[in-house]
Amino acid sequence: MKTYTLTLTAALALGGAAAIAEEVRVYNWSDYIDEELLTKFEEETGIDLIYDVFDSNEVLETKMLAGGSGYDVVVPSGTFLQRQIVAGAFQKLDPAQLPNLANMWDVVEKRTEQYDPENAYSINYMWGTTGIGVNVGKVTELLGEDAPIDSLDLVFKPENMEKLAQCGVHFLDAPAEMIPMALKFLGEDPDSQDPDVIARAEEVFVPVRPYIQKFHSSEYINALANGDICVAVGWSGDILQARDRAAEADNGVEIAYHAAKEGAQMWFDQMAIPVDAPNPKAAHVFLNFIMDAQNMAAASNYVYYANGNKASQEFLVEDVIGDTAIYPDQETLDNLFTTRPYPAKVQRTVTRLWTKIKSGT
Ligand code: N2P
Repeated sequence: MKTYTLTLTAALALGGAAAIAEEVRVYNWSDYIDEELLTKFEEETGIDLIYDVFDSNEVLETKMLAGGSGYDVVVPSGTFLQRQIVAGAFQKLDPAQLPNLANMWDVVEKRTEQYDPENAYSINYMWGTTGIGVNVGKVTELLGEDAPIDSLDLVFKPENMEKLAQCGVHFLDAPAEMIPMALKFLGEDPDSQDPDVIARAEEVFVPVRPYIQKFHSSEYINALANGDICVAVGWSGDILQARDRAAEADNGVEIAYHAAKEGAQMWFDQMAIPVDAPNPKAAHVFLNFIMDAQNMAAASNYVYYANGNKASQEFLVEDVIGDTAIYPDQETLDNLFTTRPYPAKVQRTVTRLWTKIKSGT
């Protein structure tokens, strides 16, 4: 994990006056912003920005439930947010400090209300799907032109995975997404909270486990782009970023992303302010900055994820707003599912199961 500490101080922004720098600490997903926006925030507001990154809801949740994270803004996905709100981890937003709330998109707000009623604690940052990224050349070389690159068969059928192991396969280390995906493959309800149904995920992972090189939730971007691996179960925008990095490197690697045709998970990443945030006022300034239409568009244009900001849409490039892998049309949308948070007891089953699956024993 990288840590960016931007050092443009408030004192500098105030023209050299000996001001004590105000600080805001943001903890966001890796590869999820255009870093120029971070500099722009400091220049515009004079607030020092400490920007740290993570790649796992579970890691963030441990910090939120323990308390004392020291962060002013964090970005859990909806299902995790819901559980953390119930646990008292966040403070209500103050709409008076967030005039740019007017830019938000009611279509997304309706969906996120499912996790955060009235959107009282959070704003949507971005949303996307969990799917399959492939190096088209290598995969068709190994599996033929009919390789099922848009199907769960690619990653859950051992006969495919045995061949793909030659060029490298990564899976996300994200049980709350990988288990629903395996259940979908079995034709079960991906949102099942029945421990007996969830346990069936094991029969999907065990036969393919020997062919999975790594469970990791951020390395696959560069690994795909460089040609070090040929398949990643990963997040939509991350795989589209890999596609771009390969194109920029002009290395002959062609990357494609598909939300599995059997159905794919759709998730919403929400910005929220921890109950014990050191600087909630600066947190609101940061949220309002992010909700500026042009800033939000710059972020989406850079990371290839859709956002929950209606006003940003006129500033999105065609590559983003016109790509149904990012802004789904109705047909694509109909094929996406969402999940609910696991109750504590079920979560423990999931955690145990996932550890077992990963260890391959
Ligand atoms: C960004 C990943 C964010 C999507 N790299 C996971 N919710």
